[in-house]
Amino acid sequence: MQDNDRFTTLGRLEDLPQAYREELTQLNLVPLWPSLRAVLPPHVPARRTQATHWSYRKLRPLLLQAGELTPIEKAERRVLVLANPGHGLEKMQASAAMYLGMQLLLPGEWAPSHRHTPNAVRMVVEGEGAWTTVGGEKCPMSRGDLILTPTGLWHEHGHDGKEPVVWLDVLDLPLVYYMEASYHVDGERQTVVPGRGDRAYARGGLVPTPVFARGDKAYPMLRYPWADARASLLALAADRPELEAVQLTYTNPETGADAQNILGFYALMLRPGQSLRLPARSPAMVFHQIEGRTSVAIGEQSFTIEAADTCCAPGYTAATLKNLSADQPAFVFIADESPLHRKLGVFENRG
Ligand code: GTQ
Repeated sequence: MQDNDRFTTLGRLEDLPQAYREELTQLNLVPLWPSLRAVLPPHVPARRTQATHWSYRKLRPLLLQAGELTPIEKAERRVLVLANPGHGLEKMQASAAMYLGMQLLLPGEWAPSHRHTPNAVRMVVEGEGAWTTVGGEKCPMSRGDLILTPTGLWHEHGHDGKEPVVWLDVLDLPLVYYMEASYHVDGERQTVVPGRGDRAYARGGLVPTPVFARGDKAYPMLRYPWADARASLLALAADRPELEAVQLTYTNPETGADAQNILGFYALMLRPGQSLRLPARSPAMVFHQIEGRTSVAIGEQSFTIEAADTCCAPGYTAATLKNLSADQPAFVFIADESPLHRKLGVFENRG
């Protein structure tokens, strides 16, 4: 017998005498070997996350119906969660670390101020006139804008417009909950303070330096306007015709690091007709279509994502995105778990 195939079949729980098993249980003890292969499978991790597609056209009427069925006072946050069936819908997870929800705010409504340990971002899907106040900074919400509500910062949502506003929430809630570190605190309506990070940091490479001391805010930029991200992508595509992935990372302009600690956020432009293969990397990913139509092939599965559709891909799986328009660019918002994987030292790119 070779050393390397010696231990392929390990003993089962049923192989052990009943009395012995009961004695272990009494003492809160468990034999490792019957479960060893399940927790440390060979070469590739077990993943509950399934490639899943959520159609905005199909969910929108149900979200608007929630607006009629449940007043904001009874919901606090009126959200339909995009739950991955691989995790069990009741877990409200898109992946191991990511939570996704579609939130509806109707004209005149207010989602009261609170703060919590999980980090959140909002990607605005439709409607004008809503705002989110984060740590006293009032951030207007327009389609495609990314707004951060980082861990511990007060945030509340309001709406002065005339049409329903919908946005996609992306939180690291499943991870923080798993860590037994998830809680919230209710607060009073915030006093809006002057100053807007999206204006102060509006030009890449230029950082405010009052009296030669750099800012001390952990999250200096809270709103990333879509108009700026889109213009940067178009400029990058025109400037660098050889570039395969026309992609931007949402970063903290003071440090250059990812905008938040746990999840990463990116804006991707696919040139007309372009097909882009994303390598198999350890973190799970979420794709949300901002403009255009994209086919997404994830392992054996494939979906077409239209504007405002969302889908997710498990880690360790390559994905191929194809812009279905021959003459218009497609724009995709991406969220992933790579800051988490890199910080923990488990990040892998398997090509
Ligand atoms: O808007 O603060 O989708 O606290 C889940 C939890 C949104 C929010 C969610 C939240 C929020």
